Formats: sequence, structure tokens, C-alpha cells
Amino acid sequence: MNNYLNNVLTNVKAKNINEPEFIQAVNEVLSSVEPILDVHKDYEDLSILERMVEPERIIMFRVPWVDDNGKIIVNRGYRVQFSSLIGPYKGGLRFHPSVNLSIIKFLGFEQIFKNALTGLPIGGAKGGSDFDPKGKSDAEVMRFCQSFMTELYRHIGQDVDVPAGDIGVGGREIGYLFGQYKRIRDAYEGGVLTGKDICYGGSLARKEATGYGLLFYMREMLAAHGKNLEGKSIIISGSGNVAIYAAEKATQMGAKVVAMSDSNGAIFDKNGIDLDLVKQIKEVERGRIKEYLRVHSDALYTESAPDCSPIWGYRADIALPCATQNDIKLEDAKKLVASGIMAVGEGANMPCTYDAIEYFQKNGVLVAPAKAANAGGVATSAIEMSQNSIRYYYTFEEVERKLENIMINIFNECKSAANTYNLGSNYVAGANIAAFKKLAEAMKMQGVV
Ligand code: NDP
Ligand code: 2IT
Repeated sequence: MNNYLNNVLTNVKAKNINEPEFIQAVNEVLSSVEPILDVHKDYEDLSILERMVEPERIIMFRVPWVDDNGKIIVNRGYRVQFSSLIGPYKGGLRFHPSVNLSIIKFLGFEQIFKNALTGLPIGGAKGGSDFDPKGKSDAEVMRFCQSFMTELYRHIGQDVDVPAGDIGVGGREIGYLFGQYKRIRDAYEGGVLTGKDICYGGSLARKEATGYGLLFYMREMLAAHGKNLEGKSIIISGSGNVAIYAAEKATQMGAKVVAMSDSNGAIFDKNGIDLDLVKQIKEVERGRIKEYLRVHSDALYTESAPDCSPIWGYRADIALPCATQNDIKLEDAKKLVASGIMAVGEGANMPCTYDAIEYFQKNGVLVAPAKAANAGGVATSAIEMSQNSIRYYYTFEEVERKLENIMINIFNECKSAANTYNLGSNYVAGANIAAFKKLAEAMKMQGVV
């Protein structure tokens, strides 16, 4: 690493000492942008990196609410408005007990680059809370969301900052958040949140978009290497929004999904996962993946051990980590390579550790990087915002075609950056460089702000 990169990274580590996920995300980007810094010497004089790693604004707040037993609970809320360089702050909200400032900052940082790759005018942000929606009644979730929005509303707006879903935040939560925002503002400002239901201003295909987009990217990446999805076996971690619609599109493309998981364990069904049943368990009953066995008693179920996802012990051609960060560690990568994995597609944000990615690449496994491969969700959020602005709806097919074209373009940008800088099939570095270049140029044009 050159001196400039080294100094910036050393400073980031010193200033954010208790934020391992944020440091990890910054390290991954900085480790891959050296070739472009060698060409653009002015980036150092303009302190481009120093400005890119410092969020424009961090908001942290108390979220008090009353549970069904009348007890007052206090959670912590966050919104990190990382960059408004190329559009209003944009990115999801995560409700999960593990949420802390480091996790929200890493997600906000990743979001800047991902959003730049979409080619659409959206900046980068992330937010959330350590609130755990699991086991809560609808009324409790509603009261939490109303309290969260009672503070958040003053920081967002359809031209300012546009939150959406992420882990633990789906259609139900977005509905409650939107209702409270509208009540406080006393106005219908549809574009202030995305992931809305279609009946009050949402976009068709937004729910499917991240998972579908991941498969469009995977198809393009495989095609560039003379391969395809037809007849391939796939394992997918998670069984939430991204995982379910990745499984749906993979099946439509002729592949066979054989395993899915949640935080408690993983199921393996050699006959192919029964996705209607997974949707019933997860989207309707909000149950555990283990309940799959009540219908398919011949499927295998393996419980999770601390810090270990059993799903990576199953054999398949392609792995799609769609649950959470640091899901595939070096030991998992070794197991997957030993069992003959051909490609990995990151549906979640930073699901592979950096050493796992390096191990895959050294062993000829193609890696579709999260910032590019899961950008279909936020891209379709931007399409939802544009429909809100023109007060119009596109059909499902229209949105899906736009999404498909965006994913093809994103893959081509990653490939072209990898070609330009002689990186072979390292699309992880290709994605970082392509996004970084756009952002650095925009920063140059806008002066010191
Ligand atoms: P959901 O809440 O719908 O689903 C999350 C899934 O991952 C669940 O099956 C959950 O299991 C599992 N999971 C979550 N945390 C853990 C954990 N600590 N250990 C093991 N399993 C876990 O979230 P999404 O599907 O929306 O998000 C999944 C990933 O995709 C996240 O990394 C998110 O940032 C990323 N992403 C999401 C986008 C979107 O549009 N929704 C867009 C781009 C990326 P359990 O129910 O047991 O907790
Ligand atoms: O990580 C992500 O890109 C998301 N959770 C979706 C963000 C969005 O604004 O749609």
C-alpha cells in the first residue's frame, strides 16, 4: 500500500478504535484503490480519501416506547448521513439487537459506493436501532416505529434523506414509519421512504429487487466466463427478503436451491427447497426455518453453533450469502473450495471476510461483490422515488426490465475497471475502483464542502 493510503488507514484506525466493522469496510476499499491513485496524483492533494471516510453527519437518539405489559423500554436510534455527493442521503434502516455505531457506519460507507454504481442520483446513508422485532406484537412494533420516527422525521425528507428497509425492517415497519411521518408533517410526501406497499405509493418489484438483481449480476458474471446457472445447485444463507427472492429468481433461471438458513440453523433439501413453504413460514408466520421439517420431514436440519453457520458445510456449485456481515470466514471459504464451489454472490452487505474473498480468488472462485451485486434493491428504491415524483406507477415488467439493465451495466462497469487496471476477474476491486472514480470526480467538481 502506498504512503498516502497507509496514512489515511492508520488515521481511520486511530480515530475509530472501537469500530471493527467500519475499519474492515474502509480497509477493503482502500486496499483496492491504489491503481487509480497512481494515475490520479491530484486526489492526494485534494484529500479525497480523508473526506470520503468521514461521515457528513451522525445522528444518535433515544427511542422510548411502552411494551404490551406497560413497561417502558429505551432503545438507541441511529442515522449516519455519510455522503450527499451525488444525491439525497439514501440507505436502509436495520432493526437488530446487534446494531451499534460501527455497524451503521460500515453500512453507510458501503452504501456510498453501491449507490454510485447504480448510476442513479443517490447519496449514501444508513440507520437503525438495537430494537429486536423478533417476538414483539404488531402493536409493540408500531409503538417503537412511531417513537423512532418522532425523532427521525426532522432529519429526513424526499430531497434530503430517504430511508428504506434492511434486516428487521420490511413492509410492516415501513408502513408504521410512513404513517407517523405523514402525521407529523401533515403532508403526503411519498418519496421520503422506499419499500412502501404498492397501495400507498410503493413500487412493484421493490420487494423482489435485491434478490432478483443478485441473480442478474451472477448470470452476467458467469456468462463472461463461459458459464451459466442452468442445472447448478445453490446454497443461500438467510431466509429473509434478500434470500427468498434470490432463491425465486435462481429457480426461474434453471438452478436448484438446495439449502437456506436463519440464525438458528440451516435446512438442506436435496429435492430443491420448497419456496412457497419458506415464504409461508417467514413472510406470513414469522417462524423459524426449522419448521420446514413439518412438511418435508426428509430434509436435513443442522443447528447453528456459536459464530459458525452450518450452511457452508453443505455442498453446492454456487453460494449466495444473504444473511448478514462476516457470515463466510476463512474456514468456511476453505470448506466451500474443498467441496468444489464455483462462484460466490454477496447478497448481504460484507458477508465474506477479506481473507475469505482472497482465498476464493486465489482458488479460481468467482466473487460477485456486495456493493455491486446487491445494488438492485437500492436501485429499485430510486425507481420508486422517481415514480413518486411523477405520481405514476410502472408495471412489474417495466420495473424488472429497468432493474435488469441496471445490473447488466453495473457488471460491465466492474469488468471494465478490472480490465483497465489489469485485475483479471477481480470484480471486488473492479467495483471499488469504478465507484471510487465517480465519487472522486464529483468531489473534485464540487469544491471543499
Ligand atoms: P431480513 O431481516 O429480511 O432477513 C435477514 C435474514 O438473515 C434472516 O433469515 C435472519 O435470520 C438472518 N440473519 C440476520 N442476522 C443474522 C445473524 N446475526 N446471524 C445469522 N443470521 C442472521 O433482512 P434482509 O434480507 O433485508 O437483509 C439481508 C442482508 O442483505 C443484510 O446484510 C442487508 O444489509 C442486505 N441487503 C438488504 C437489502 C434489502 O433491500 N433488503 C439490499 C441490499 C443488501 P433470523 O430471522 O434468525 O434473524
Ligand atoms: O443495503 C441496502 O442497499 C439496503 N438495505 C437497501 C437500501 C435502500 O435504500 O433501498
